[in-house]
Amino acid sequence: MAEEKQRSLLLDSASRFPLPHGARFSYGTAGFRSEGSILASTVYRAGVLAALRSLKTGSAIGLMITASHNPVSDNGVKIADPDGGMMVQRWEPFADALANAPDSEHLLHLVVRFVEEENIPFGGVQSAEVLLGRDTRPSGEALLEAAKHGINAIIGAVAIDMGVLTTPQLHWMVRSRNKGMVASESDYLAQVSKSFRCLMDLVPRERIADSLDTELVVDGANGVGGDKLEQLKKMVTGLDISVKNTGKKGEGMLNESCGADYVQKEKVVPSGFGPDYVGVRCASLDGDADRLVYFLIPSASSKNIDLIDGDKILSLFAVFIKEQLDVLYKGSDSNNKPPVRLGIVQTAYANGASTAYLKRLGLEVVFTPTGVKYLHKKAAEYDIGIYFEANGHGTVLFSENFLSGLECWSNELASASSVGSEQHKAALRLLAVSQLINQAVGDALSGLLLVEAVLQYMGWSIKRWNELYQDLPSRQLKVKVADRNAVVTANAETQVVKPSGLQEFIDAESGKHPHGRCFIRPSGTEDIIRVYAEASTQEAADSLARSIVQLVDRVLGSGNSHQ
Ligand code: G16
Repeated sequence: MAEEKQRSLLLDSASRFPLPHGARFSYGTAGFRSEGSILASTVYRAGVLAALRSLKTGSAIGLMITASHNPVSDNGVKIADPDGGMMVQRWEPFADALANAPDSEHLLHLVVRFVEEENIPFGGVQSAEVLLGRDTRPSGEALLEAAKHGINAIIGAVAIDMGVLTTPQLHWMVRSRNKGMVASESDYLAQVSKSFRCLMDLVPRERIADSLDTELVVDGANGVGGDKLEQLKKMVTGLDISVKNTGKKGEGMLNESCGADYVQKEKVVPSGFGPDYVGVRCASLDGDADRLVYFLIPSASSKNIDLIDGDKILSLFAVFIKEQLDVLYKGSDSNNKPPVRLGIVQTAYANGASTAYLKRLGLEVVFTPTGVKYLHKKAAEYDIGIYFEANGHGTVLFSENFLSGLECWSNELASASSVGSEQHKAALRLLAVSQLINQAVGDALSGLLLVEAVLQYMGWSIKRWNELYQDLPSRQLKVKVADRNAVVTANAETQVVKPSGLQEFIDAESGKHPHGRCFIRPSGTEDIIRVYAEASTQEAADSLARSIVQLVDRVLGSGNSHQ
Protein backbone atom coordinates (compact mmCIF):
# COMPACT_ATOMS: atom_id res chain seq x y z
CA MET A 1 0.00 0.00 0.00
CA ALA A 2 2.79 2.39 1.04
CA GLU A 3 4.74 1.36 -2.04
CA GLU A 4 1.70 2.05 -4.22
CA LYS A 5 1.43 5.53 -2.73
CA GLN A 6 5.14 6.07 -3.36
CA ARG A 7 4.84 5.01 -7.01
CA SER A 8 1.97 7.33 -7.78
CA LEU A 9 3.67 10.23 -5.96
CA LEU A 10 6.82 9.77 -8.03
CA LEU A 11 4.91 9.38 -11.31
CA ASP A 12 2.86 12.48 -10.69
CA SER A 13 5.77 14.63 -9.52
CA ALA A 14 8.20 13.51 -12.27
CA SER A 15 5.68 14.32 -15.00
CA ARG A 16 6.01 18.00 -13.99
CA PHE A 17 9.73 17.97 -14.93
CA PRO A 18 9.87 16.52 -18.46
CA LEU A 19 13.20 15.85 -20.16
CA PRO A 20 13.88 18.64 -22.70
CA HIS A 21 13.49 17.39 -26.25
CA GLY A 22 16.72 16.00 -27.70
CA ALA A 23 18.74 16.67 -24.53
CA ARG A 24 21.29 14.19 -23.22
CA PHE A 25 22.99 14.64 -19.85
CA SER A 26 26.01 12.86 -18.48
CA TYR A 27 27.43 12.65 -14.99
CA GLY A 28 30.89 14.11 -15.62
CA THR A 29 33.97 15.06 -13.63
CA ALA A 30 31.85 16.70 -10.92
CA GLY A 31 28.17 15.91 -11.54
CA PHE A 32 25.83 17.23 -14.23
CA ARG A 33 26.50 20.53 -16.03
CA SER A 34 24.68 22.29 -18.83
CA GLU A 35 22.89 25.44 -19.86
CA GLY A 36 20.91 26.44 -16.72
CA SER A 37 17.66 26.90 -18.65
CA ILE A 38 17.41 23.20 -19.58
CA LEU A 39 18.43 21.68 -16.26
CA ALA A 40 15.17 21.52 -14.27
CA SER A 41 14.50 17.84 -15.06
CA THR A 42 18.14 16.93 -14.29
CA VAL A 43 18.13 18.70 -10.95
CA TYR A 44 14.71 17.25 -10.07
CA ARG A 45 16.09 13.78 -10.76
CA ALA A 46 19.27 14.55 -8.80
CA GLY A 47 16.91 15.34 -5.89
CA VAL A 48 15.34 11.87 -6.24
CA LEU A 49 18.81 10.35 -6.44
CA ALA A 50 20.08 12.19 -3.35
CA ALA A 51 17.02 11.11 -1.35
CA LEU A 52 17.57 7.47 -2.37
CA ARG A 53 21.25 7.75 -1.45
CA SER A 54 20.23 9.07 1.96
CA LEU A 55 17.78 6.16 2.42
CA LYS A 56 20.49 3.71 1.41
CA THR A 57 23.17 5.11 3.72
CA GLY A 58 20.93 6.19 6.60
CA SER A 59 22.84 9.49 6.60
CA ALA A 60 22.43 13.06 5.38
CA ILE A 61 23.41 13.68 1.75
CA GLY A 62 24.30 17.03 0.11
CA LEU A 63 23.01 18.50 -3.13
CA MET A 64 24.80 21.58 -4.43
CA ILE A 65 23.53 23.61 -7.36
CA THR A 66 26.49 25.17 -9.14
CA ALA A 67 28.45 25.12 -12.39
CA SER A 68 31.58 26.28 -10.61
CA HIS A 69 34.07 27.71 -13.16
CA ASN A 70 31.63 27.61 -16.11
CA PRO A 71 29.88 30.72 -17.50
CA VAL A 72 27.01 32.35 -15.62
CA SER A 73 24.36 30.96 -18.00
CA ASP A 74 25.39 27.39 -17.14
CA ASN A 75 24.41 25.54 -14.03
CA GLY A 76 24.85 22.09 -12.60
CA VAL A 77 24.44 19.79 -9.65
CA LYS A 78 27.00 18.02 -7.43
CA ILE A 79 26.06 15.38 -4.85
CA ALA A 80 27.94 14.92 -1.58
CA ASP A 81 28.11 11.52 0.13
CA PRO A 82 27.78 11.03 3.93
CA ASP A 83 31.51 11.67 4.49
CA GLY A 84 31.21 14.98 2.61
CA GLY A 85 33.13 13.64 -0.42
CA MET A 86 31.77 13.24 -3.95
CA MET A 87 28.98 10.68 -4.50
CA VAL A 88 30.29 7.12 -4.73
CA GLN A 89 31.24 6.34 -8.36
CA ARG A 90 29.29 3.07 -8.34
CA TRP A 91 26.07 5.12 -8.43
CA GLU A 92 27.09 7.22 -11.45
CA PRO A 93 25.60 4.89 -14.11
CA PHE A 94 22.26 5.04 -12.28
CA ALA A 95 22.54 8.84 -12.09
CA ASP A 96 23.10 8.91 -15.86
CA ALA A 97 20.18 6.60 -16.59
CA LEU A 98 17.88 8.58 -14.28
CA ALA A 99 18.84 11.93 -15.85
CA ASN A 100 18.06 10.60 -19.33
CA ALA A 101 14.87 8.61 -18.64
CA PRO A 102 12.57 9.73 -21.49
CA ASP A 103 9.41 10.03 -19.33
CA SER A 104 8.03 9.50 -15.83
CA GLU A 105 7.04 5.85 -16.52
CA HIS A 106 10.62 5.00 -17.47
CA LEU A 107 11.91 6.95 -14.51
CA LEU A 108 9.67 5.04 -12.10
CA HIS A 109 10.73 1.75 -13.65
CA LEU A 110 14.42 2.65 -13.20
CA VAL A 111 13.90 3.69 -9.58
CA VAL A 112 11.92 0.56 -8.67
CA ARG A 113 14.54 -1.72 -10.24
CA PHE A 114 17.45 0.13 -8.61
CA VAL A 115 15.78 0.17 -5.20
CA GLU A 116 15.40 -3.62 -5.42
CA GLU A 117 18.95 -4.21 -6.61
CA GLU A 118 20.42 -1.97 -3.92
CA ASN A 119 18.02 -3.13 -1.25
CA ILE A 120 16.96 0.41 -0.41
CA PRO A 121 14.20 0.79 2.21
CA PHE A 122 11.52 2.37 0.06
CA GLY A 123 7.97 3.60 0.62
CA GLY A 124 8.28 5.49 3.90
CA VAL A 125 9.81 2.85 6.18
CA GLN A 126 12.86 5.03 6.80
CA SER A 127 13.55 8.74 6.84
CA ALA A 128 16.05 10.55 4.63
CA GLU A 129 17.66 13.98 4.76
CA VAL A 130 19.19 16.07 1.98
CA LEU A 131 21.05 19.32 2.67
CA LEU A 132 20.71 21.80 -0.20
CA GLY A 133 22.99 24.63 -1.22
CA ARG A 134 23.35 26.85 -4.26
CA ASP A 135 25.77 29.43 -5.56
CA THR A 136 24.82 32.90 -6.82
CA ARG A 137 23.77 31.98 -10.39
CA PRO A 138 20.42 33.49 -11.39
CA SER A 139 19.05 30.09 -12.46
CA GLY A 140 19.88 28.63 -9.03
CA GLU A 141 16.69 29.60 -7.23
CA ALA A 142 14.32 27.84 -9.65
CA LEU A 143 16.60 24.81 -9.83
CA LEU A 144 16.63 24.61 -6.05
CA GLU A 145 12.84 24.32 -6.15
CA ALA A 146 13.15 21.50 -8.71
CA ALA A 147 15.58 19.69 -6.38
CA LYS A 148 13.11 20.06 -3.50
CA HIS A 149 10.35 18.51 -5.62
CA GLY A 150 12.63 15.58 -6.42
CA ILE A 151 13.48 15.01 -2.74
CA ASN A 152 9.85 15.37 -1.66
CA ALA A 153 8.85 12.76 -4.25
CA ILE A 154 10.48 10.14 -2.03
CA ILE A 155 8.31 9.43 1.02
CA GLY A 156 10.19 10.06 4.26
CA ALA A 157 12.78 12.36 2.66
CA VAL A 158 13.24 15.90 3.94
CA ALA A 159 15.00 18.74 2.09
CA ILE A 160 16.87 21.23 4.28
CA ASP A 161 17.79 24.44 2.49
CA MET A 162 21.15 25.66 3.84
CA GLY A 163 21.07 28.77 1.63
CA VAL A 164 23.58 30.38 -0.71
CA LEU A 165 26.92 28.72 0.04
CA THR A 166 30.30 27.84 -1.40
CA THR A 167 30.42 24.22 -2.56
CA PRO A 168 32.99 23.27 0.11
CA GLN A 169 30.80 24.76 2.85
CA LEU A 170 27.97 22.40 1.91
CA HIS A 171 30.33 19.40 1.77
CA TRP A 172 31.69 20.39 5.21
CA MET A 173 28.14 20.64 6.61
CA VAL A 174 27.21 17.17 5.36
CA ARG A 175 30.32 15.66 6.90
CA SER A 176 29.85 17.47 10.22
CA ARG A 177 26.18 16.65 10.49
CA ASN A 178 26.83 12.95 9.91
CA LYS A 179 29.53 13.00 12.58
CA GLY A 180 26.96 14.40 15.01
CA MET A 181 28.75 17.76 15.15
CA VAL A 182 27.44 21.29 14.71
CA ALA A 183 27.01 22.03 11.03
CA SER A 184 25.73 25.53 10.30
CA GLU A 185 27.50 28.17 8.26
CA SER A 186 28.47 30.08 11.40
CA ASP A 187 29.96 26.85 12.82
CA TYR A 188 32.06 26.53 9.65
CA LEU A 189 33.27 30.13 9.91
CA ALA A 190 33.97 29.73 13.64
CA GLN A 191 36.02 26.54 13.17
CA VAL A 192 38.03 27.93 10.28
CA SER A 193 38.83 31.24 11.98
CA LYS A 194 39.63 29.60 15.33
CA SER A 195 42.08 27.09 13.86
CA PHE A 196 43.70 29.84 11.76
CA ARG A 197 44.21 31.89 14.95
CA CYS A 198 45.73 28.84 16.62
CA LEU A 199 48.23 28.38 13.76
CA MET A 200 49.12 32.07 13.78
CA ASP A 201 49.72 31.94 17.56
CA LEU A 202 52.22 29.14 16.88
CA VAL A 203 54.26 31.19 14.37
CA PRO A 204 57.77 31.61 15.83
CA ARG A 205 58.19 35.21 17.02
CA GLU A 206 61.45 35.78 15.18
CA ARG A 207 59.78 34.92 11.89
CA ILE A 208 56.90 37.36 12.40
CA ALA A 209 59.40 40.21 12.54
CA ASP A 210 60.76 39.20 9.13
CA SER A 211 57.45 38.95 7.38
CA LEU A 212 55.17 41.88 7.97
CA ASP A 213 53.76 41.25 4.51
CA THR A 214 50.10 40.98 5.57
CA GLU A 215 48.39 42.57 2.55
CA LEU A 216 46.38 40.14 0.45
CA VAL A 217 44.03 41.01 -2.43
CA VAL A 218 41.56 38.34 -3.48
CA ASP A 219 39.67 38.01 -6.78
CA GLY A 220 36.29 36.51 -5.83
CA ALA A 221 35.38 35.59 -9.48
CA ASN A 222 32.16 37.61 -8.95
CA GLY A 223 30.85 34.49 -7.27
CA VAL A 224 29.74 33.29 -3.87
CA GLY A 225 33.28 33.13 -2.43
CA GLY A 226 33.82 36.90 -2.37
CA ASP A 227 30.90 37.51 -0.04
CA LYS A 228 31.86 34.61 2.23
CA LEU A 229 35.42 35.89 2.43
CA GLU A 230 34.09 39.32 3.46
CA GLN A 231 32.36 37.56 6.38
CA LEU A 232 35.41 35.48 7.25
CA LYS A 233 37.83 38.40 7.19
CA LYS A 234 35.91 40.08 10.02
CA MET A 235 36.70 37.04 12.15
CA VAL A 236 40.45 36.79 11.50
CA THR A 237 43.22 39.04 12.70
CA GLY A 238 46.78 39.38 11.47
CA LEU A 239 45.81 39.71 7.81
CA ASP A 240 44.85 42.70 5.73
CA ILE A 241 42.48 41.17 3.15
CA SER A 242 40.65 43.12 0.47
CA VAL A 243 38.26 41.44 -1.92
CA LYS A 244 37.77 42.42 -5.58
CA ASN A 245 35.24 40.95 -8.03
CA THR A 246 32.78 40.32 -5.21
CA GLY A 247 29.81 40.02 -7.57
CA LYS A 248 28.23 43.22 -6.25
CA LYS A 249 26.48 45.42 -8.80
CA GLY A 250 28.91 46.98 -11.27
CA GLU A 251 31.77 44.60 -10.49
CA GLY A 252 31.24 42.31 -13.48
CA MET A 253 29.98 38.88 -14.44
CA LEU A 254 30.62 35.58 -12.72
CA ASN A 255 33.89 33.98 -13.97
CA GLU A 256 34.14 36.50 -16.82
CA SER A 257 37.77 37.60 -17.28
CA CYS A 258 38.34 36.74 -13.63
CA GLY A 259 38.45 33.83 -11.19
CA ALA A 260 40.81 30.92 -10.63
CA ASP A 261 40.05 29.08 -13.88
CA TYR A 262 40.64 32.18 -16.00
CA VAL A 263 43.80 33.18 -14.15
CA GLN A 264 45.28 29.67 -14.22
CA LYS A 265 44.49 28.93 -17.87
CA GLU A 266 45.16 32.35 -19.43
CA LYS A 267 47.93 33.43 -17.05
CA VAL A 268 46.91 37.09 -17.44
CA VAL A 269 45.88 39.85 -15.00
CA PRO A 270 42.20 39.38 -14.09
CA SER A 271 39.64 42.15 -14.45
CA GLY A 272 39.68 44.65 -11.57
CA PHE A 273 43.43 44.30 -10.98
CA GLY A 274 45.83 46.89 -12.39
CA PRO A 275 49.19 48.58 -11.81
CA ASP A 276 48.23 49.37 -8.17
CA TYR A 277 48.70 45.71 -7.38
CA VAL A 278 52.21 45.23 -8.74
CA GLY A 279 54.19 43.11 -6.27
CA VAL A 280 51.18 42.56 -3.99
CA ARG A 281 50.20 39.03 -2.93
CA CYS A 282 47.02 38.26 -4.92
CA ALA A 283 44.75 35.21 -5.01
CA SER A 284 41.82 34.05 -7.14
CA LEU A 285 38.86 31.87 -6.16
CA ASP A 286 36.61 30.20 -8.72
CA GLY A 287 32.83 30.62 -9.05
CA ASP A 288 31.87 28.30 -6.19
CA ALA A 289 35.11 28.77 -4.22
CA ASP A 290 36.43 25.24 -4.42
CA ARG A 291 39.58 26.28 -6.28
CA LEU A 292 42.37 28.62 -5.27
CA VAL A 293 45.41 29.99 -7.08
CA TYR A 294 47.77 32.82 -6.19
CA PHE A 295 49.43 35.29 -8.53
CA LEU A 296 51.79 38.21 -8.69
CA ILE A 297 51.68 41.10 -11.17
CA PRO A 298 55.38 41.58 -12.00
CA SER A 299 55.27 45.10 -13.47
CA ALA A 300 52.86 47.94 -14.26
CA SER A 301 53.12 47.30 -17.99
CA SER A 302 52.63 43.54 -17.75
CA LYS A 303 49.42 41.85 -18.89
CA ASN A 304 50.88 38.52 -17.82
CA ILE A 305 51.10 37.30 -14.27
CA ASP A 306 53.46 35.06 -12.34
CA LEU A 307 51.08 32.21 -11.57
CA ILE A 308 51.36 30.29 -8.30
CA ASP A 309 49.08 27.38 -9.05
CA GLY A 310 47.72 24.34 -7.22
CA ASP A 311 51.06 22.54 -7.63
CA LYS A 312 52.86 25.28 -5.73
CA ILE A 313 50.17 25.42 -3.04
CA LEU A 314 50.62 21.67 -2.68
CA SER A 315 54.41 22.08 -2.49
CA LEU A 316 54.10 24.77 0.19
CA PHE A 317 51.83 22.54 2.30
CA ALA A 318 54.12 19.54 1.73
CA VAL A 319 57.21 21.44 2.91
CA PHE A 320 55.36 22.68 6.02
CA ILE A 321 53.86 19.33 6.96
CA LYS A 322 57.10 17.46 6.36
CA GLU A 323 58.89 19.95 8.61
CA GLN A 324 56.33 19.44 11.41
CA LEU A 325 56.60 15.66 11.08
CA ASP A 326 60.41 15.82 11.14
CA VAL A 327 60.33 17.87 14.37
CA LEU A 328 57.70 15.62 15.91
CA TYR A 329 59.62 12.44 15.19
CA LYS A 330 63.04 13.77 16.17
CA GLY A 331 62.51 13.92 19.94
CA SER A 332 62.80 11.03 22.40
CA ASP A 333 59.01 11.01 22.79
CA SER A 334 58.77 9.56 19.31
CA ASN A 335 60.12 6.18 20.48
CA ASN A 336 57.70 3.42 19.56
CA LYS A 337 55.47 5.75 17.54
CA PRO A 338 54.50 4.17 14.22
CA PRO A 339 55.94 5.99 11.17
CA VAL A 340 53.59 8.29 9.32
CA ARG A 341 52.65 7.57 5.69
CA LEU A 342 52.65 10.94 3.94
CA GLY A 343 51.44 10.78 0.34
CA ILE A 344 51.15 13.34 -2.45
CA VAL A 345 48.51 12.98 -5.16
CA GLN A 346 48.68 14.83 -8.49
CA THR A 347 47.23 14.52 -11.99
CA ALA A 348 48.84 14.63 -15.44
CA TYR A 349 48.32 18.43 -15.40
CA ALA A 350 50.90 18.76 -12.60
CA ASN A 351 53.84 20.72 -13.91
CA GLY A 352 56.80 18.34 -14.37
CA ALA A 353 58.97 20.69 -12.29
CA SER A 354 56.60 20.34 -9.31
CA THR A 355 56.72 16.55 -9.37
CA ALA A 356 60.51 16.60 -9.62
CA TYR A 357 60.67 19.04 -6.67
CA LEU A 358 58.37 16.92 -4.48
CA LYS A 359 60.38 13.80 -5.28
CA ARG A 360 63.59 15.65 -4.39
CA LEU A 361 62.05 16.26 -0.96
CA GLY A 362 61.85 12.47 -0.67
CA LEU A 363 58.05 12.37 -0.86
CA GLU A 364 55.91 9.63 -2.36
CA VAL A 365 54.02 11.06 -5.38
CA VAL A 366 51.18 9.19 -7.10
CA PHE A 367 48.90 10.11 -10.02
CA THR A 368 45.18 9.74 -10.69
CA PRO A 369 42.87 10.89 -13.50
CA THR A 370 41.46 14.44 -13.32
CA GLY A 371 38.65 14.96 -10.83
CA VAL A 372 38.60 15.46 -7.10
CA LYS A 373 36.67 12.22 -6.75
CA TYR A 374 39.80 10.30 -7.83
CA LEU A 375 42.42 12.36 -6.02
CA HIS A 376 40.50 12.46 -2.75
CA LYS A 377 40.03 8.70 -2.69
CA LYS A 378 43.73 8.11 -3.28
CA ALA A 379 44.83 10.69 -0.69
CA ALA A 380 42.56 9.05 1.91
CA GLU A 381 44.76 5.92 1.72
CA TYR A 382 47.55 7.74 3.62
CA ASP A 383 47.92 8.92 7.24
CA ILE A 384 48.32 12.36 5.72
CA GLY A 385 47.41 12.72 2.05
CA ILE A 386 47.97 16.01 0.25
CA TYR A 387 46.25 16.33 -3.09
CA PHE A 388 46.01 19.21 -5.52
CA GLU A 389 45.13 19.65 -9.14
CA ALA A 390 47.17 22.33 -10.94
CA ASN A 391 43.89 24.27 -11.31
CA GLY A 392 43.85 24.87 -7.55
CA HIS A 393 41.49 22.16 -6.40
CA GLY A 394 42.82 20.29 -3.39
CA THR A 395 43.18 19.76 0.33
CA VAL A 396 45.13 17.90 3.02
CA LEU A 397 43.50 14.79 4.47
CA PHE A 398 44.30 13.31 7.88
CA SER A 399 43.24 9.75 8.72
CA GLU A 400 41.10 9.32 11.84
CA ASN A 401 43.64 6.86 13.12
CA PHE A 402 46.57 9.25 12.76
CA LEU A 403 44.61 12.12 14.33
CA SER A 404 43.54 10.18 17.40
CA GLY A 405 47.15 9.03 17.92
CA LEU A 406 48.39 12.59 17.46
CA GLU A 407 45.87 13.95 19.97
CA CYS A 408 46.98 11.44 22.62
CA TRP A 409 50.62 12.22 21.89
CA SER A 410 49.99 15.94 22.11
CA ASN A 411 48.21 15.46 25.46
CA GLU A 412 51.14 13.42 26.76
CA LEU A 413 53.55 16.14 25.68
CA ALA A 414 51.38 18.79 27.32
CA SER A 415 51.35 17.01 30.66
CA ALA A 416 55.07 16.15 30.69
CA SER A 417 58.14 18.34 30.80
CA SER A 418 57.79 18.74 27.02
CA VAL A 419 54.96 21.26 27.24
CA GLY A 420 55.78 24.17 24.97
CA SER A 421 58.64 22.24 23.37
CA GLU A 422 59.19 22.36 19.59
CA GLN A 423 57.86 18.83 19.46
CA HIS A 424 54.68 19.80 21.28
CA LYS A 425 54.19 22.82 19.03
CA ALA A 426 54.60 20.68 15.90
CA ALA A 427 51.84 18.36 17.17
CA LEU A 428 49.59 21.34 17.90
CA ARG A 429 50.23 22.78 14.43
CA LEU A 430 49.28 19.55 12.70
CA LEU A 431 46.11 19.30 14.80
CA ALA A 432 45.22 22.89 13.90
CA VAL A 433 45.78 22.20 10.18
CA SER A 434 43.39 19.24 10.37
CA GLN A 435 40.75 21.57 11.85
CA LEU A 436 41.39 24.40 9.42
CA ILE A 437 41.56 22.69 6.06
CA ASN A 438 38.36 21.10 4.76
CA GLN A 439 38.43 17.32 5.24
CA ALA A 440 35.55 16.78 2.82
CA VAL A 441 36.72 18.48 -0.38
CA GLY A 442 39.06 21.16 -1.80
CA ASP A 443 38.09 24.52 -0.29
CA ALA A 444 39.46 27.88 -1.48
CA LEU A 445 38.62 29.77 1.73
CA SER A 446 40.19 27.40 4.24
CA GLY A 447 43.03 26.71 1.77
CA LEU A 448 43.71 30.43 1.55
CA LEU A 449 43.97 30.78 5.33
CA LEU A 450 46.31 27.80 5.49
CA VAL A 451 48.56 29.32 2.79
CA GLU A 452 48.62 32.58 4.73
CA ALA A 453 49.46 30.88 8.03
CA VAL A 454 52.21 28.78 6.43
CA LEU A 455 53.76 31.79 4.67
CA GLN A 456 53.84 33.58 8.03
CA TYR A 457 55.38 30.51 9.68
CA MET A 458 58.05 30.22 6.99
CA GLY A 459 58.61 33.97 6.94
CA TRP A 460 58.27 33.82 3.16
CA SER A 461 57.08 36.48 0.74
CA ILE A 462 55.03 35.34 -2.25
CA LYS A 463 58.16 35.85 -4.36
CA ARG A 464 60.19 33.51 -2.17
CA TRP A 465 57.37 30.95 -2.32
CA ASN A 466 57.22 31.20 -6.11
CA GLU A 467 60.95 30.45 -6.25
CA LEU A 468 60.54 27.00 -4.66
CA TYR A 469 61.05 25.68 -8.19
CA GLN A 470 60.65 27.09 -11.68
CA ASP A 471 57.68 25.82 -13.66
CA LEU A 472 58.33 24.30 -17.05
CA PRO A 473 56.53 26.49 -19.61
CA SER A 474 53.15 25.00 -20.46
CA ARG A 475 50.08 25.66 -22.58
CA GLN A 476 46.51 24.43 -22.23
CA LEU A 477 44.11 24.62 -25.19
CA LYS A 478 40.59 23.38 -25.94
CA VAL A 479 39.24 21.76 -29.11
CA LYS A 480 35.55 21.64 -29.94
CA VAL A 481 34.77 18.21 -31.40
CA ALA A 482 31.68 16.42 -32.63
CA ASP A 483 31.87 13.77 -29.87
CA ARG A 484 34.32 14.24 -27.02
CA ASN A 485 33.69 10.66 -25.86
CA ALA A 486 35.49 9.43 -28.97
CA VAL A 487 38.70 10.03 -27.02
CA VAL A 488 39.49 7.27 -24.54
CA THR A 489 42.57 7.50 -22.32
CA ALA A 490 44.53 5.27 -19.95
CA ASN A 491 47.35 5.52 -17.38
CA ALA A 492 45.92 8.48 -15.46
CA GLU A 493 45.01 10.16 -18.78
CA THR A 494 48.60 10.23 -20.04
CA GLN A 495 47.96 7.87 -22.99
CA VAL A 496 45.30 7.97 -25.71
CA VAL A 497 43.85 4.54 -26.39
CA LYS A 498 41.27 5.69 -28.94
CA PRO A 499 41.28 6.88 -31.71
CA SER A 500 44.19 4.65 -32.65
CA GLY A 501 47.30 6.31 -34.03
CA LEU A 502 46.80 9.54 -32.07
CA GLN A 503 49.17 8.61 -29.24
CA GLU A 504 51.98 7.76 -31.69
CA PHE A 505 51.60 11.21 -33.24
CA ILE A 506 51.61 12.90 -29.80
CA ASP A 507 54.76 10.96 -28.86
CA ALA A 508 56.49 11.94 -32.10
CA GLU A 509 55.59 15.64 -31.71
CA SER A 510 56.58 15.70 -28.00
CA GLY A 511 59.93 14.10 -28.88
CA LYS A 512 60.79 17.07 -31.09
CA HIS A 513 61.11 19.41 -28.07
CA PRO A 514 63.44 19.23 -25.06
CA HIS A 515 61.32 18.25 -21.99
CA GLY A 516 58.34 17.93 -24.37
CA ARG A 517 55.28 16.33 -22.78
CA CYS A 518 51.72 16.42 -24.04
CA PHE A 519 48.40 14.69 -23.40
CA ILE A 520 44.76 15.09 -24.40
CA ARG A 521 41.54 14.14 -22.58
CA PRO A 522 37.83 14.76 -22.89
CA SER A 523 36.63 17.38 -20.38
CA GLY A 524 33.97 16.21 -17.95
CA THR A 525 32.57 19.68 -17.41
CA GLU A 526 32.63 21.23 -20.89
CA ASP A 527 31.85 19.85 -24.32
CA ILE A 528 35.47 19.90 -25.52
CA ILE A 529 38.78 18.02 -25.65
CA ARG A 530 41.52 19.53 -23.49
CA VAL A 531 45.12 19.62 -24.74
CA TYR A 532 48.03 20.12 -22.34
CA ALA A 533 51.64 20.59 -23.43
CA GLU A 534 54.84 21.51 -21.65
CA ALA A 535 58.42 21.96 -22.86
CA SER A 536 61.59 23.80 -21.95
CA THR A 537 60.51 27.07 -23.64
CA GLN A 538 57.13 28.80 -23.95
CA GLU A 539 57.44 28.85 -27.74
CA ALA A 540 58.01 25.09 -27.80
CA ALA A 541 55.08 24.41 -25.40
CA ASP A 542 52.81 26.63 -27.54
CA SER A 543 53.90 25.01 -30.77
CA LEU A 544 53.50 21.49 -29.37
CA ALA A 545 49.99 22.28 -28.05
CA ARG A 546 49.01 23.87 -31.37
CA SER A 547 50.20 20.93 -33.45
CA ILE A 548 48.17 18.51 -31.32
CA VAL A 549 45.11 20.79 -31.47
CA GLN A 550 45.33 20.78 -35.26
CA LEU A 551 45.60 17.01 -35.31
CA VAL A 552 42.64 16.49 -32.95
CA ASP A 553 40.66 18.96 -35.01
CA ARG A 554 41.49 17.06 -38.19
CA VAL A 555 40.64 13.67 -36.75
CA LEU A 556 37.59 14.52 -34.63
CA GLY A 557 36.83 18.17 -34.83
CA SER A 558 34.26 20.63 -35.96
CA GLY A 559 36.93 22.91 -37.40
CA ASN A 560 36.44 25.43 -34.57
CA SER A 561 39.40 24.80 -32.32
CA HIS A 562 40.00 27.60 -29.83
CA GLN A 563 41.85 28.37 -26.66
C1 G16 B 1 35.67 20.20 -11.58
C2 G16 B 1 36.29 19.08 -10.80
C3 G16 B 1 37.81 19.19 -10.87
C4 G16 B 1 38.27 19.25 -12.32
C5 G16 B 1 37.52 20.36 -13.07
C6 G16 B 1 37.80 20.37 -14.55
O1 G16 B 1 36.02 21.42 -10.99
O2 G16 B 1 35.84 19.12 -9.47
O3 G16 B 1 38.36 18.08 -10.21
O4 G16 B 1 39.63 19.50 -12.39
O5 G16 B 1 36.12 20.18 -12.92
O6 G16 B 1 37.38 19.16 -15.09
P1 G16 B 1 37.39 18.86 -16.65
O7 G16 B 1 38.79 19.11 -17.10
O8 G16 B 1 36.97 17.43 -16.75
O9 G16 B 1 36.46 19.84 -17.31
P2 G16 B 1 34.97 22.61 -10.80
O10 G16 B 1 35.73 23.61 -10.00
O11 G16 B 1 34.61 23.09 -12.17
O12 G16 B 1 33.83 21.97 -10.09
